[in-house]
Amino acid sequence: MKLFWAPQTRSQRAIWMLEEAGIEYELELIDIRNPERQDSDEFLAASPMGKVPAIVDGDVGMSESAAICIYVADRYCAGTLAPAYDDPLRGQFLYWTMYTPAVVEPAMSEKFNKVEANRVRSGWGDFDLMIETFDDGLEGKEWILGDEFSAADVMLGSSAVFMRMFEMLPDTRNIGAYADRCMARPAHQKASELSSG
Ligand SMILES: N[C@@H](CCC(=O)N[C@@H](CS)C(=O)NCC(=O)O)C(=O)O
Repeated sequence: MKLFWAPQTRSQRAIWMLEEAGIEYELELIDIRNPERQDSDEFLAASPMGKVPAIVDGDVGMSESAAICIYVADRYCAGTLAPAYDDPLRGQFLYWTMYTPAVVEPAMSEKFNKVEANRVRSGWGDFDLMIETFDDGLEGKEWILGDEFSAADVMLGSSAVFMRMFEMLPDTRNIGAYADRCMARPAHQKASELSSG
């Protein structure tokens, strides 16, 4: 397993996921802050937009952090970090794993850039609806699926931690404490150390 990464980016999620999965990987740095950089064919085949994180695992090459989390969990930790295909929790697992790129990030970007929101017309609703839904989803649970940590928590937990870092996380019943639980995990701590550069 090779992970193309850069410090202080969404690569941190992929490292966190690989650490949770307990599989060996090598890191290849992509100097995303250098506009003159020449990307290798191997990296571009895995990440056609030239974005990190991306992985190459044997014949498999892919990017998009949520897709990477689902792939790694299904391929290496089925039944633990990903519910099996016939587990009733599978639907919620997919919903919450995709919630970060489909809902949290567009809503964060809109708010950060002070773009006027339209809760009905936008597929991600708006920032307040995103937070309310996320917070309600955690009600009475340790992790988003219940008692068991899964790859969905890697994506959602990194969103919660990012929002706090950017001072965008409002007071909530559940999200702040959930971010604390995520940050206390050894795999998260290892990923933070590595990805801080
Ligand atoms: N939706 C993608 C976003 C990936 C992304 O935006 N990566 C940024 C770093 S966080 C990047 O590679 N930027 C460098 C560039 O665009 O050249 C994911 O979740 O993996």
